[in-house]
Amino acid sequence: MENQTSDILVNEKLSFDRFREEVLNDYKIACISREVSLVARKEVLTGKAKFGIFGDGKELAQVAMAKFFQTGDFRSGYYRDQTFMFAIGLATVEQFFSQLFADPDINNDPFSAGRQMNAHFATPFVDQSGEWLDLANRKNISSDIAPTAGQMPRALGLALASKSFRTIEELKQFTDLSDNGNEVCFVTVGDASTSEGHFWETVNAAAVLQVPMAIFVWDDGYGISVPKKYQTAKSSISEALRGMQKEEGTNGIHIYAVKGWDYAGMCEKFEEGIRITRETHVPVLFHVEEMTQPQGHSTSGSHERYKPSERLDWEREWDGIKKMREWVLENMLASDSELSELEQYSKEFVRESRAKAWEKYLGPIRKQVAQAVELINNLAKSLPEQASQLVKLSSELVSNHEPLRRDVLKTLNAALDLAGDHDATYWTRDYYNDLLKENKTIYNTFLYNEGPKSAMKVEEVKAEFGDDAPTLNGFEILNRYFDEAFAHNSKLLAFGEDLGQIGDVNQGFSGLQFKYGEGRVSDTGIRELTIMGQGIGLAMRGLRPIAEIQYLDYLLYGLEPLSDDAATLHYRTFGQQSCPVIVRTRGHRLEGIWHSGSPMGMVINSLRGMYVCVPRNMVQAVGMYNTLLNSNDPAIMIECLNGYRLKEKLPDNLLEFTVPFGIPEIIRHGTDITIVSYGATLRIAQNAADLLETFDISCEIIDVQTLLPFDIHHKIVDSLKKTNRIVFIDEDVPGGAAAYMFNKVMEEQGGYRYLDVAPRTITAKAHRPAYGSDGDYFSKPNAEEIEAVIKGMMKE
Ligand SMILES: Cc1ncc(C[n+]2csc(CCOP(=O)(O)OP(=O)(O)O)c2C)c(N)n1
Ligand SMILES: [Mg+2]
Repeated sequence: MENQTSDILVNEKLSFDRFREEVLNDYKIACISREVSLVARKEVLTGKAKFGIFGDGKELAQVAMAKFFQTGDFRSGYYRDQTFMFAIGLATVEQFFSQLFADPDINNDPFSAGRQMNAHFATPFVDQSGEWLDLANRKNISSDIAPTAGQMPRALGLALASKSFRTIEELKQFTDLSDNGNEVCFVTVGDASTSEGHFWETVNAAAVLQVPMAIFVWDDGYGISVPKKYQTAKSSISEALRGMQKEEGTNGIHIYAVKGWDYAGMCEKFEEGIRITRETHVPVLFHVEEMTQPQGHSTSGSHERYKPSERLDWEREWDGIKKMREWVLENMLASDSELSELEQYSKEFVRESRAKAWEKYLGPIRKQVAQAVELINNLAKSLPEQASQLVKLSSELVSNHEPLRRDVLKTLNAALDLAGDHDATYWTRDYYNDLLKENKTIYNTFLYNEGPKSAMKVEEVKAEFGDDAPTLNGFEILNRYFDEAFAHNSKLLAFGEDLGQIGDVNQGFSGLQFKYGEGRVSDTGIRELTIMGQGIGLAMRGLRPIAEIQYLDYLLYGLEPLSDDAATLHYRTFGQQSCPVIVRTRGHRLEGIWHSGSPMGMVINSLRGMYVCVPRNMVQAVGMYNTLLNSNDPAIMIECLNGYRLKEKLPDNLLEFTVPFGIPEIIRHGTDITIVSYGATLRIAQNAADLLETFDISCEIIDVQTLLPFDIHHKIVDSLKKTNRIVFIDEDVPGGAAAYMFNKVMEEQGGYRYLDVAPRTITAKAHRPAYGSDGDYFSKPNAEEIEAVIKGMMKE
C-alpha cells in the first residue's frame, strides 16, 4: 500500500515536471518569437530588408495550437504564424531571417529560396524528380500566399483529401499519403480577412462536405487600420457564424471562442476541438479573440496613427506573453528569476541567429564583389585612359556595405560600357555573362516542372484507329475516355456543378458516379472559387482532381485561386510543391453575353504557371488529358461547346495516346496565306477557306492546340516562309489571345522577315457577344469577314 502511494506520488511528480517543462518551453518559444519580431522590424527600418510582417501578439495561441499538430497534418495559413513554425520545429530563427533578407539559397530560406516575402512558409511535398514524398509521415505546410483569405479555398481541398482517403476504397492503398484520413488541415486567418467571400464560401463548403479542418481566426480587432465594426456582422465572427453551428442530426461546424492571452484555456479547447475534427471530420472553428499587435500591422506604417490611445494601453496590458508570465508565477511553475533567464536567453539566441543568417546571405555576394573588383582593377591596368573611371567604379562597389547582386552586375556593366570592345574585357564580359546566367537560375526557374514530371517531357503517342473504329458524338468519346481513365487510375477524382448525378451538362461523366461512387465523381454547390480550391488542395496531396467550371465565362469566379495559388505554387516554392489540378471547362460559340465568351487573353495572362489547352475536338482533348495525367503541371482544358455533338472516330488506344504541348498542327495545307487559330474558330476558318478556294486562294490553316506553351518549335513561321501572308483569328476581344499569337510569331519567331503584306488579327468585337444567331454573327468573326480580309490581303 505504501509502495503504491509513493508510486503515485512519483508519477504525479514526473507528470508535473513534464507539464512544467512543457509550459516553460512554450514560454521560451513565445519569448524567442517576440524577440524575432522586434529585431526583424529593426532590420527593415535600417534597410537590411525591404519589408517585414510579424507574429507578435499571436504567440500564445500558436504554441498552444502547435501541441495538437500531428505528423501527417497540414497547415494552410497566413503571414502571422512564425511562432507556430518555430514551435513545431519546421522553421528556425535563422531561416526566418534568411527569408527576411530574401536569401535566394534554398538551403538558407527553405520555404521559398528568397522568392517570397518573410513569414511565407512551406515544406517540401515533392522530391526533385516531382514524386510525392511520404506526406503521411511529415508535418506539412502548404505554401503561404499574401492575398487575404487566399489560403481558404486550398484548405478545403487539403481537408477533403483526408475524407477521400478515409472513405474511398481505392485510395486506402496510398498509406504514404494518408493514415486513413486522420490528418487535419489547420487553417489560420486574420479577423478582417473573414470579410472575404473566400472565407464564407470555404466555411460553408466545409460544413456541407464535413471535412477535418480546424480554422483559427487570429482576432486582433483590425485589418491594417480598419477595425472590426467595419468588417464583421456584430463585430464577432463566432457570433456571425452561429447559424452554421453543428447540432444533433445536422451538418455544420463546431465553434469555440477563446481568448488570445489565455494559454491554459486555449490548450484545453484546442485539444478538444482538434480531437473531434480528427475523429469525426466535423470542421471546427476557434475564434481567438483579444489578440494584440504590439508593433502594428507591418513595417509599412505605425499603428499609433489609427489606434486610439485607450486601445494601445489595452494592448500593452493584455499582451499574451505578459499574461502568460503572470500565470506561470501565480501557479508557481517557475520563479521570476527563472523566467528572466529565459527572456535573456531568447534575446541572445535571436541576436546570434540573425547574425548567422546575415553572414550566409552576404557571403556569396561579397565573393562576387571581390571578383568583380579584381576584374575591373585589372581592366584599369590594361586601359590607362579609362583607368581612373574604372577604379572609381570598383571602389564604389567596395564601399557598398550591403551590396546586392544587381549592384555587382550594374557595376560590371558600367565598366564594360567604359571599356568598349577592347580585348582586355574578355574575362570581365565572361564573368558578367556567368552572373546573368546564375541569376536566371536563381530568379527565373521552376515556373513549371522542369524534371521528369514536366508535361513537356511526355512522349507523343499517336492516336490509332482500327478499321472498325466506331464514330461517336464528341461527348461520348469523352465519356468512354473518362470511364477507362477512372478504372485505370484510382487517384482520379472529378467534381463540379451538375457533374455527379447527371454526369455534367454535356454528359461527359454520364453514368460514372454510379460506377465509381460519389467520392470520386461528385456534385458540388455553385461555388467556383472553392471548386478550384478543392482541386488545388487535393492535387497538392497527391491526388489527381479534375475540377470543373461549368462554362468558361464563370472561370472569373474561380480565377483568383488559380492565378494566385495554383499558377505560382511551383515557382514560389522553388519546385518543392506541385499542384497537378486539371481545370475542365467549355467555352466559345454558345450565345449571349455570359455563355459564349472566350476571354482567352485573360486566361493566358493570368495563368502563367499553368498550361492552357484549347483542343479543336474531343479526341484531341483526350490526348491532352493523357499528357496531363502523365505529368504534374496544372492546366486548364477548354473544350469547344459546340463540339460535343460532332461525330468523331474513337481511337483504339484511348488511354495511351498523347497530344504533345506547344506543337501546332496543320489541319489544311495551302500556299497563299497562313491562318492561325484554335478551338471553335477553326471551323469558321475552314468555311472561309472553302469560300476562298473558289477564288483560287489557297489557305493553310494551323491549329495551335495549346496557347501555353505556344508553338515551341516555330512551326508557324515555317508556314509563313512559304505563304508570306498571315492572319490570326480567334473569338477573344481585340488585343487578346490573337494579339498574343501575333506577338509570338512576329517577335519571338521573327516572322516579320517573311511578310509580303501587313499581318492581321481578326477577333470578336470589344463588347460581349449579343444573344441569338444574328447577335453571334455580328459580334464574332464569321466566314464572310475572314473571306473579305483575306481577299484584301491578296490584292495588296
Ligand atoms: C486580397 C487582398 N486585399 C488586400 C490586401 C492587403 N492587406 C494585407 S494584410 C491586410 C489586413 C488583414 O487583416 P487581418 O485579416 O485581420 O489579419 P492581420 O494582419 O490583422 O493579422 C490587408 C488589407 C491583401 N494582402 N490581399
Ligand atoms: Mg486582424
